[in-house]
Amino acid sequence: MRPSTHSDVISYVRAHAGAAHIILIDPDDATPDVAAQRCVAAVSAGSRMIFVGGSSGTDEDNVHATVVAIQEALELCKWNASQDAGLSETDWEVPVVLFPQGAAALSTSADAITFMMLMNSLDRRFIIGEQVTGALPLKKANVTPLSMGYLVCAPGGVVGEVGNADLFGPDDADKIQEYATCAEYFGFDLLYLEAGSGANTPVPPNLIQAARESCNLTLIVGGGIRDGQTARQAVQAGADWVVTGNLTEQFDDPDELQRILSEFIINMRST
Ligand code: 1GP
Repeated sequence: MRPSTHSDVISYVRAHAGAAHIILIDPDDATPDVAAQRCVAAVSAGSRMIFVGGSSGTDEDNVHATVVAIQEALELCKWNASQDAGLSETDWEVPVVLFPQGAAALSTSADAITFMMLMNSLDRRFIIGEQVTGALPLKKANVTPLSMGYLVCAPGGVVGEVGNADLFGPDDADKIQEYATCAEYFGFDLLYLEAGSGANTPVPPNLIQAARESCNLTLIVGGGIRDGQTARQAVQAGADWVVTGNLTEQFDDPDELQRILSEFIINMRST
């Protein structure tokens, strides 16, 4: 079974932390079928978590259809693996986790949700507003919340603009330390350092290191990471999980995507 209770998902996230890969699927950029194909390729390559969401263009309909299509594809692959002694069923038990733009883009079928506070937003809506709107429906739907501090760094991209973020620059290691400590004291499960989807520069290693040294939260890093070497630098600086979204969207052929992500993950994990 895919992990879906809070303790199971957190145990899973911690057990796999350390040079682990997350594929981010934006329902605004792919049909549910294409999204499912991409996730099968990614999990075959070694991805261990699937995020579904985007900063714009997502709603309940396209998010829910995408989550369900991915879960069905994973279940089919798991069943196929069960018929072959050489394959592992558990490799397909990968959680499908919402990474939402707001309370209007949720799915009741998701295994979990990154229930985030955009801590450096100047807009109350992204610190507590959307969360208050979404909490009760999520609870009724039994979608597991993974509480997450979300820190957006320059250049920030669409999420920086939409989220009205007071972006952290490369010289803001001190501020990152303050925010990371604050995130730990809030009791969050996760801390995500974000440069923005498609960023021309990823989160600098010194900021990752500052976060790593000042809190004991599981650390996720993403935005503008397009190759395994850059991912390795993030891991060496302290990232537990690395997210890629745009990279995945460049390859229409699932076999090619699997090959590219396999190389990416091997490179990310090399010492
Ligand atoms: C965006 O960090 C993620 O929220 C992924 O960014 O699309 O640049 O990989 P990319």
